[in-house]
Amino acid sequence: MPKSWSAWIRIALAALSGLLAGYAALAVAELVSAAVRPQASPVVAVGGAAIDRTPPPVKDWAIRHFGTNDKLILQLGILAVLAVLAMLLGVIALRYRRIGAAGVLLFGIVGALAATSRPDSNGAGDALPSVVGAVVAAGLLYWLIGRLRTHRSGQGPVAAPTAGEPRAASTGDSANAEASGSPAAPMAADGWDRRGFVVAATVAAAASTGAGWLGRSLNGSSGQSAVASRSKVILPQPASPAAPVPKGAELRIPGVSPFFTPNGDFYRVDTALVVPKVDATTWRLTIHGKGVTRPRTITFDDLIKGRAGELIERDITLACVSNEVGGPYVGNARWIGVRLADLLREAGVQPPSKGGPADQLVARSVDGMTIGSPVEDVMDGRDAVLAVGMNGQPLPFEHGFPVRMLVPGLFGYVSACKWIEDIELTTFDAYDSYWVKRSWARRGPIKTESRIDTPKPFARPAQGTVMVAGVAWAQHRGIDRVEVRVDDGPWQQADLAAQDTTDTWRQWSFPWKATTSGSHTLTVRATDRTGTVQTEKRTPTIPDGASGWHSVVVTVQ
Ligand SMILES: Nc1nc2c(c(=O)[nH]1)N[C@H]1C(S)=C(S)[C@@H](COP(=O)(O)O)O[C@H]1N2
Ligand SMILES: [Mo]
Repeated sequence: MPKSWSAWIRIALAALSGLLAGYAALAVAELVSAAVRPQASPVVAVGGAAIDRTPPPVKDWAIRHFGTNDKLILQLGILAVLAVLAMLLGVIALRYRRIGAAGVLLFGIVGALAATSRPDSNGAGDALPSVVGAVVAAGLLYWLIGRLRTHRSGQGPVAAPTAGEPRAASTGDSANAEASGSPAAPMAADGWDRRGFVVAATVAAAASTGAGWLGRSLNGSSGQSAVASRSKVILPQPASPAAPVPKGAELRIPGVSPFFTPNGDFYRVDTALVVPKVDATTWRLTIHGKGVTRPRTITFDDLIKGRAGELIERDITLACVSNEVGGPYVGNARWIGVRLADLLREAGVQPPSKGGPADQLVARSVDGMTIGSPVEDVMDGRDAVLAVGMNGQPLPFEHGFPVRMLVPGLFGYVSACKWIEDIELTTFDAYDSYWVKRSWARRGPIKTESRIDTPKPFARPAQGTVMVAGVAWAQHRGIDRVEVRVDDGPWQQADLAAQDTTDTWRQWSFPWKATTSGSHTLTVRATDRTGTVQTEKRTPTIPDGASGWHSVVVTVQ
């Protein structure tokens, strides 16, 4: 059935009304969330819920394809879906105005449920942004659609329908009661209030933009007390400084990852859509659970002042279990902190090998992340730390300010809890932490790995000596040997940079005499100090980290 142009225009404007209502909902929610907390805004809450429910293969795919942009892509995806649904609701509202408005409220309920069921939710208050946003949006949609509706005769000026062009049916609800607010308004041929709509839509868009902008800037400056508390931190000189990095640990070959990864370049992997801003002055860490005979609560000052004489400084390389062979999720930093084993011993904790009843330490963050580490590893003498400093700075917010955990030799997902606030001693049998519930392995020891940093894939080096170089890591075991293979040739020993500690990665280099032009495959493998050679066997990152050899294909000119 052919529709007239003006009917199509009304449908388009109804979709636009839906879009405006959706926009208003998010803008108002943003403003209200500034009064609650940024994490309560519906897109963040729904995004967080989506992250928690994403099947591991999809998450893995997202990390592989979008890297650290995965969060941005997720939020853009949510906005795109919302936009389509909002337009649909607008069109529905043209015919069934109450159903359209009710649909908007339904989205508010979804947002409110997501926000209040987040693990870090503060309770009912977190529902406010979604609820207020949805109520405003539902009212707005109802109002805007009112402008678009045709008038019944007798209710304001109505033009007669043109021949062959039946007027859109007015539905039962009171479409017209308020529609003719301005009797002088020029009416469209089929009787809708053009000027009223344009004015209403413009006012709605402007008001929403204002509310959204205000909310954004208020949220942007939220956490000011946390920012202030961080800027006041003065890290004491560690009582046990890190041994100086040996000369020759840094090869200074262009293209090789620097020995220390600057904080700004350090990879970031976490589930937080809004980086938690924790105020160090009100931060507390509780240690409790099985076998904890002296439970305790620790403040930030306890750590950096009370225990200033116990602070250790250590170089530790951190790697993510989601890192593909050759991938970027590994970094090395100089950390300052307190030995976790000491705190545990003071709390009465014994490792299982000494008869302690707890074999799992579950660290919990302010955003509800749970990370489970083997108590035995934490207490076996390695430098497991509650870190407060990273490369000479208080921890950046992205990396866990004020305090995070680190256990050399374990992947981050089973050791490196950021924004930590609780440590519970339990057993692996009794409790599965966040990632374990999502099919990752209970235990996550680091795999022996090596990576070619230079040349880059598909580089076109000139004939002659090509410097092949990169890093290799096997934290807490140490790297013993790195070998490089050209095409199917023999394995050839690479030159290893000096070792800092067994907990850090090691740079390596191999001057390759590239004599034959054409395509060549360079492959690297490492051997750790237990004698284990990095396995050729390719495994995916799930469940306990990728394995295999890293290769780079280059074309010699
Ligand atoms: N609170 C919290 N801590 C966390 C995570 C997280 O999602 N939330 N991710 C873990 C993972 S999987 C890794 S690899 C490391 C990464 O630490 P980084 O972001 O400082 O590099 O943090 C760990 N600690
Ligand atoms: Mo990770």
